[in-house]
Amino acid sequence: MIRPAAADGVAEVPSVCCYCGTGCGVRVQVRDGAVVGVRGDDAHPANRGRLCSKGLALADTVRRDGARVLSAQWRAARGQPLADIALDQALDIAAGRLADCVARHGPDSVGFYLSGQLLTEDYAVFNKLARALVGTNNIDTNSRLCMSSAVSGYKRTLGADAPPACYEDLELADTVLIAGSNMAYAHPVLFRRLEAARARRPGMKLIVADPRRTDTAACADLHLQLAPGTDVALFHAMLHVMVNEDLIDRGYIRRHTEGFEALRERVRSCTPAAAQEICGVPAADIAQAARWFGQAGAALSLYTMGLNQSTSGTDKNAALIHLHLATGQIGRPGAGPFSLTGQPNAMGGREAGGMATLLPGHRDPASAGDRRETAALWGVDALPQAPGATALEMFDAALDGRIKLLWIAATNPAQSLPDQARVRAALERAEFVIVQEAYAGTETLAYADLVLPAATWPEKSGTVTNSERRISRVRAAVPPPGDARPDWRLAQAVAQRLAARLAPGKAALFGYRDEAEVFAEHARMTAGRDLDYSALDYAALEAGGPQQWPYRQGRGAARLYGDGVYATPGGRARFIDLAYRPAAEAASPAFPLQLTTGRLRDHWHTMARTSLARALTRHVEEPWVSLHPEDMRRLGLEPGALARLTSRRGSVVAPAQPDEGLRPGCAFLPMHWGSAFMAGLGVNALTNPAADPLSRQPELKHCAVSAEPAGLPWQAAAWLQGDAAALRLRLAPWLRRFDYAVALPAGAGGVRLRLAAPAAPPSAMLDALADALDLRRPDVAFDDPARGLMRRVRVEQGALRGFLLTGDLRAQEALLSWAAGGEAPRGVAALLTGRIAGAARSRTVCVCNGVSVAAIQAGIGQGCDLAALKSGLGCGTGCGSCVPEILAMLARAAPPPTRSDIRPGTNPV
Ligand SMILES: Nc1nc2c(c(=O)[nH]1)N[C@H]1C(S)=C(S)[C@@H](COP(=O)(O)OP(=O)(O)OC[C@H]3O[C@@H](n4cnc5c(=O)[nH]c(N)nc54)[C@H](O)[C@@H]3O)O[C@H]1N2
Ligand SMILES: Nc1nc2c(c(=O)[nH]1)N[C@H]1C(S)=C(S)[C@@H](COP(=O)(O)OP(=O)(O)OC[C@H]3O[C@@H](n4cnc5c(=O)[nH]c(N)nc54)[C@H](O)[C@@H]3O)O[C@H]1N2
Ligand code: SF4
Ligand SMILES: [Mo]
Repeated sequence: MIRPAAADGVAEVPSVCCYCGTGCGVRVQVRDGAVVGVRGDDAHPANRGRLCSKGLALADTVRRDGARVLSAQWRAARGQPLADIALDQALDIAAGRLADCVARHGPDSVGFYLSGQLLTEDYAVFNKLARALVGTNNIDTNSRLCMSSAVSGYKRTLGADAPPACYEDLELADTVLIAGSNMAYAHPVLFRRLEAARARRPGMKLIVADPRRTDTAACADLHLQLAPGTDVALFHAMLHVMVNEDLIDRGYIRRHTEGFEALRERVRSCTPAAAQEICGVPAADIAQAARWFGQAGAALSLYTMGLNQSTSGTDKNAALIHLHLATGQIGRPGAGPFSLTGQPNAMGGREAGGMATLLPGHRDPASAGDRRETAALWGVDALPQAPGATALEMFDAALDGRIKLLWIAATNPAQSLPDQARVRAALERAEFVIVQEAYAGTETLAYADLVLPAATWPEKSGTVTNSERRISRVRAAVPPPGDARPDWRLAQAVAQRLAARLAPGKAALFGYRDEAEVFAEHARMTAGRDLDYSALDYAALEAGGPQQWPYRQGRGAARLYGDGVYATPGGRARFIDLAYRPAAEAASPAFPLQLTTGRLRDHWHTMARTSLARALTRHVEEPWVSLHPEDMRRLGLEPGALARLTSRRGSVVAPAQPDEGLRPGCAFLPMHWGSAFMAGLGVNALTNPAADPLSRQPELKHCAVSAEPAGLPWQAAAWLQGDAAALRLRLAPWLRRFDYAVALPAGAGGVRLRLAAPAAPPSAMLDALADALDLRRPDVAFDDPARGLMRRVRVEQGALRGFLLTGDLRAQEALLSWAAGGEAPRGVAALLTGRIAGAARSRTVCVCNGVSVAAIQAGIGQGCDLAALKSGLGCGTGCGSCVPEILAMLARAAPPPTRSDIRPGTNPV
């Protein structure tokens, strides 16, 4: 499959993008053992050559230097620094500590916390290690924060954890309902497919249910801007309208489902008018959505974290699936409830049973029969029976001392789990923490006693399954740097050492020679199960390309349940009689705002990888909290002013920015920046660990907060040229010394620092800071210690190398645009003394062609439409990820469209 090097010496390795669950095929371009580019794979069915901004920037994230964890590290005692050790020694230490822990405290004193970003082969080996060798079900993943409500939603209604639709349905649907998903940011290539389909078929209706007017919502025909957490009330009211207006499919309900009567009784009182009270969405809009859905030839829904990350996540999923079952909108082209997966291989993790509540092949660890089958397939006598701890429970168990050893791989819980103060206390309390990590400087590494150096994309080989159940080969394009090894290899090496100590006979369980053998064993375990792909192996994937499951008679299934036979014992899908429950934390006088959290277009999670690609830092350079402009006025917050957000668990300081697209009383904070990038514990200092009772998924989308001006009048800004990753690692200790501090990779290259404090820090501290920034002896300086002012600039050969401004930051923008390659300001000294003003920079919208907000706004001001902006400025002509944002800017500039097909104020029921 690897295309030999062409004349230019560049070979192409087909693989899969390592970010979102779209699972785009990529071709990794390699010359002389180095990745020189990444392009979309025209042959891959998920994306047909398209990539989003993140996929296009992948080559910039490949590092072989100090930005990576290059060797094993060990902390001889808490409080001491990590020191490099030989990999063999580290593997011995890991096995020794595991054996000791099991011997002294039993198998359930060990917990494995893994990730939806591992490959299927990685899960398979970890899972066998945890359950068949250590003997614990304490193995869970960050998918608990992500997909577990989707899993329990599917299982409860359809009987199995299987998304029934496929990507082609995006092109075939007549009505698309996007609920709690910002696809334009989070699944951009799928959103592009949807946009293209709508352009071809203008009759297609797009409904978006989201409390914020996201770029996705701005593209919709109907935006249901519901109050956070109220989706069940909304979907019940839609079902009410469908029942009343006879838009349901009684025959389908009779033949293929059970439980409808009880639900129909319940939704009798769920009128759109009643839902309007709960959701804050006009009743007429709810009725319109129900009609567009119920009357559609084919209705498709797409949903993600706005439904899943909730204490009623399973119910939200089920209530949406009800709409499909009631109308028979499932199992046909263009129809179905389609949960989009977040991470690249959350699906594979579910298939391999890499979660506390799952066993391989969609088996259930609570079932004695499933445990027996799994044990037999693995060739062991029995599997542990005690229920395993799910993600939050695992950290709770570490906090109260039940779990003593944590092995964390490919996830960064010291940033991504809710209620960080508690999570970090748990990491401190645990006796031994193993962190298997690829990149240096993550929040969780600070808590590691032992670090295992992991290979990462594009060094790893294996398989992933995307949202449409399609299994693709991930191929290594370059060898891992230093001592880094593929995750499954590290698990295997420790397993073999551990078996030698605990049960020598079991070493043979881990004798895999390569990942193909791991996959073959895993695939065999799916035989006879709903997802059956036991006929697949690497050879079949090589020959036939990516395949969907179930895979039988040499073919994958595009859709499921076409015959109306569901994976429940009686073959019928289930309606669940469930009631709307509000979010766990209501707004109160002390915490009057509802905070929601989520993603930005060009950042990925805790930014270990995306912070390395300069192009990706330009769209949104620094963390901010958005608030409704009315709330900002009421709170006395100017745009850009530092706000302190406080919840019952902690607080965060961030600049506030007005967003008309928010419901008043709501706030939004991106999830990306943690303590590796800013002072404090990041967004999850605030969030609520309350979880859904069935899925155990925490309510990351809702918590109650207060906001106030942060009261930090002393401010500083700095920029330093150089490698952002290295500089960030060097400057990280400074983040802990200020109330507000960020160290961010700058769009101009290098690193930016912004600091704020209640009063000017002592001058000795400022001198030390100037030293850290190589600005002790600047080329231009204007210090005024009496006023707490320090302004220093270092220039080499006419180019800016670094600056530090304290007190008065007005020169910042001009200096940053100089840093970004702009012109040197005339009279730097005059600028520093405040005698001339600098020009403001403008945020980049199109990162492919470097087009800013200001340029696009100027174009719109001259009457340009999208086509004119594209041809005039070039924006939106690269990957297209910015098109929804440009459309949203155009929509804001234009008077609101008349919605002739919506009858305002009428309540048809
Ligand atoms: N750029 C980028 N893309 C990503 C990722 C990334 O980090 N960056 N991560 C990937 C992963 S792992 C995941 S899980 C997905 C997540 O993909 P999404 O779920 O699309 O992303 P989020 O921004 O977390 O949340 C989606 C929306 O839910 C809305 N929301 C909040 N509360 C509610 C509610 O009560 N009801 C409804 N209906 N909506 C609500 C928010 O306003 C937000 O716009 O993205 C994947 N893709
Ligand atoms: N407030 C709030 N919090 C959230 C969310 C939210 O919407 N709001 N979303 C939640 C969701 S849906 C998710 S999925 C999580 C994601 O949260 P995390 O999983 O914590 O986020 P990542 O930054 O993707 O962490 C992956 C880590 O693995 C490392 N890594 C990369 N490749 C490899 C590899 O091949 N092997 C190994 N061993 N390590 C590797 C990376 O450097 C990084 O440190 O965050 C959750 N947290
Ligand atoms: S949509 Fe973007 S991030 Fe997701 S897989 Fe495709 S290229 Fe990667
Ligand atoms: Mo996720």
